[in-house]
Amino acid sequence: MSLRLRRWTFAALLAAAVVPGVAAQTQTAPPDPEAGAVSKKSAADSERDRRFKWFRDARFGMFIHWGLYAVPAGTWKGKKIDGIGEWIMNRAKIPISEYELLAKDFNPVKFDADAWVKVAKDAGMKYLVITSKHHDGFAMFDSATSRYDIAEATPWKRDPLKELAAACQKAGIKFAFYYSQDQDWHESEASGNEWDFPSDREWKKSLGRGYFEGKVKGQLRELLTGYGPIGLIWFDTPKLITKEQSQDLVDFVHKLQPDCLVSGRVGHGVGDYDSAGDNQISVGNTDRDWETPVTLNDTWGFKSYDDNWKTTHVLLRQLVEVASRNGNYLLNVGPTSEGIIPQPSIDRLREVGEWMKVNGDAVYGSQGTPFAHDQSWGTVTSKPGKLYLHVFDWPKNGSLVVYGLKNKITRASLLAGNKPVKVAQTRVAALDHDAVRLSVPAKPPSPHASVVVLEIEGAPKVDASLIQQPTGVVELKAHQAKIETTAAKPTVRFDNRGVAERWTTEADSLKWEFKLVEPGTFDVVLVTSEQKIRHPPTADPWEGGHKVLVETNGQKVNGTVEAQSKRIPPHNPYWPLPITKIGQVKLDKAGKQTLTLKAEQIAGKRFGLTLVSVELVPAKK
Ligand code: JFZ
Repeated sequence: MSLRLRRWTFAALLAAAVVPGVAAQTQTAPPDPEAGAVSKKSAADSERDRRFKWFRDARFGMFIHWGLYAVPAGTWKGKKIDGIGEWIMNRAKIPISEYELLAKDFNPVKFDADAWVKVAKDAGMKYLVITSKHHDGFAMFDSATSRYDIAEATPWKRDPLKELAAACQKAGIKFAFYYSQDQDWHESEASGNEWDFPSDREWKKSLGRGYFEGKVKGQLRELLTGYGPIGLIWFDTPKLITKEQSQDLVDFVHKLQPDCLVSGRVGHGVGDYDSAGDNQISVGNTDRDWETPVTLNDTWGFKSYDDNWKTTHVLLRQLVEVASRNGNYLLNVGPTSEGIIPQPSIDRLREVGEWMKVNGDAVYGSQGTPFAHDQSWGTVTSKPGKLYLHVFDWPKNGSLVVYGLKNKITRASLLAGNKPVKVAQTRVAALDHDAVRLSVPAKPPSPHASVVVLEIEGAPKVDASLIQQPTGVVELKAHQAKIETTAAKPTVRFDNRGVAERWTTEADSLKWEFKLVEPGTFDVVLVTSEQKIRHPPTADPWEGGHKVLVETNGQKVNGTVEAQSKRIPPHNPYWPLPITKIGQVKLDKAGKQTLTLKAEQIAGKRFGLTLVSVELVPAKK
């Protein structure tokens, strides 16, 4: 029996009228250094606040990639296939006729919806997003639109999404769907499958009408009418989709379920919220609604031999870093074709949950850090009247220091056990410099992040300038700079991480203002970024050799960007950061300073100079 999709009858498929005027806010702005500025709330803003309440409260969700790709689990005809597991059909160029046969071996007899939802709930996750149809085109639900689905094509014959919807409802977890609207390797009118279908056809300028009006809208209608309230639709990889088609889908979803959120990956900036690149942890402060999807190992769909599990420590750091930028952390599991979530995933999620039980107050419903600078010891989240200091590097000398807070602290305590902490606030008026010193116990309450709560009067008031840190280091992050250019417009822009990319002309430069507390001699260090590590790795992930000029305090330092060493932040492991120390500067007075970074000669113009930050590090005496 062929499982190929039956052809569409158009008339039946054109039923869905477009509802105009549904607010779909564009969320594509780069991280905003002025985030936190008070904004006037319009009626549209309050409506958005209402629709986004659960999402902002949640901060933490479970992603599930589950499909036929769990059967080969990364191996095809005895060969290990590089790359993420759910891409095996594409990576091994498996013909549809062969891939379809996997359905016969998909028999998840150990699937237990309540057990999966319990894993999510015990981890402290508040929503669950599962692949209803991934790029392979196979529907993981009982679809009337297509016979290429789990209920018709597998021996198992059940609809796991129905069971999960019920289990989530019972457990108080928001339920949501991933749906691949653009790539569908089973369909000639979709994008992605060039091995079965030649790609040079005229209609390949957009998604074919039969596919778009038929399979996509037909299945979305089923998903949005048969499974109760759906928190969001996680569209993905816009490629062929036109702006009109993206908007059409947003309107279609909102018409069926007005409160259902639409991910930014619907394409063309018309989604409800921004989705960061995979495994991308932003370094910029931001007040938009956004989410980052992250893998527990290096794959989304199950691969039998991917054992590169992130540690609980790293997962917690990522979760808290994302929350400190006002974002949501969507952490993935890839169950097996038997229906089992891999044990290493379960173990880590349980530990994350144990931390969340004690420290959840500092994450759920929290907003990002009000500070312009990062903290050397960890990161900060906030709520009205409260700041949460997530301390990953517990001070060895018993003193935890925070610069730049202007509120009076009414109480400081450890979140674990609500133990009070002694606090001293000082202010140097001449410098407009405020410091908080907390006397903390020698032993941290948690081996991961220990949370110190500062209760303050009113909304956080912080020094908006980039302040040198208590360690003496001045960190000038790219996205906090002003871009200057002698050209009509700059080529430099900031990516989703807040990193400056496409610095390919000598016309552009970056300029920072910062505040020095402790004068001295400093090493000038450039932190650059490689492109994301891909499997298999792409050639030339980084270009060096650029000649740069740093000017500060009347001094000039020339240097060449080279990878003298590499930094790999454990919680941001997919982008190694090559480091160059280009020289030294003497900064002899405290107070406001400026620093300019100019590109005197860009050596490679494919990526150009990809800059994370400039650091001034106190020189060793
Ligand atoms: C996409 C899918 O292709 C992949 O299989 C998985 O479902 C993942 C969650 O999403 O992959 C992407 C999409 C976007 C980026 C990277 C991988 N991105 O923007 O960097």
